[in-house]
Amino acid sequence: MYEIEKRQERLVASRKEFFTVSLVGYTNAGKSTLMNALTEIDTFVEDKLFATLDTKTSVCRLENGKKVLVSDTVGFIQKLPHHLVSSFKATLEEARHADLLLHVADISSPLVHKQVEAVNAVLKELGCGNTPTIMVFNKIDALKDASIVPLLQSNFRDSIMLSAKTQEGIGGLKRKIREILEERFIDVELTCSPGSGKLIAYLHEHARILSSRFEEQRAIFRLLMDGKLIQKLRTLDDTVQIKDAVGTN
Ligand SMILES: Nc1nc2c(ncn2[C@@H]2O[C@H](COP(=O)(O)OP(=O)(O)O)[C@@H](O)[C@H]2O)c(=O)[nH]1
Ligand SMILES: [Mg+2]
Repeated sequence: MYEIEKRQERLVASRKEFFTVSLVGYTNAGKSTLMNALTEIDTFVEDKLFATLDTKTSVCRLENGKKVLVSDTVGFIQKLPHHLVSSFKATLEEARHADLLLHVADISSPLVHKQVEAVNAVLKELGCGNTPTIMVFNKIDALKDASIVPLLQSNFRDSIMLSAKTQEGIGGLKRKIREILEERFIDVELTCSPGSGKLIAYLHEHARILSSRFEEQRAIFRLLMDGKLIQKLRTLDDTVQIKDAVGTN
């Protein structure tokens, strides 16, 4: 019992501390395939913290070494029977708490426009209408008629076209995720004791360290960090000083 509670706690904590990405989209769009393409099985096995996560959440490592959590969700289908609506919504709970949504659509489907609209309507209804979203057009490898591409590109300006199957375009998606992640990061100067190992380890894991220097008995870091994690730093070391780096160059 104790172990389970502990695990549950760690699970909740890791979700709070990591940038979380949820895959949403029409059924058969390729969400699960994309999830596999984005995440590494090795990280899942190796990393004790993440070994406790359920199978539908896994770790994606971006080029800069930072980790984000990626969750798969069940697919949207058109004309869902009424009695299934509430259980369907429950499975999308994950998406409600996500920092970022990847809306996956099958570009090789003649119904792609309709499917995207249907999913957007459900997202709005779920209260995810304002969550940052990357539109991902999947299955470009299976696209027979490329004439649809310019239209989609102009309708969905920041969309990404890729193939989860051949992995073409996966790098571009990861870069886009990183861009969005860093947009949310705030720029701070942090001063702590050089002996504050826990805090410094946490910074390496969760922040982008722009510079570090040591002066007398202090370590000074310039960081980009998710604003919502700043409070956590004080619990790791109560002598830490944090100030906004804006204007200090
Ligand atoms: N040609 C092609 N097929 C894909 C691609 N991604 C997924 N699929 C196929 O589409 C089907 C549905 O994929 P799946 O990931 O289960 O979709 P989900 O329902 O959104 O999770 C499977 O048969 C996949 O092999 C892709 O990029 N190209
Ligand atoms: Mg799936």
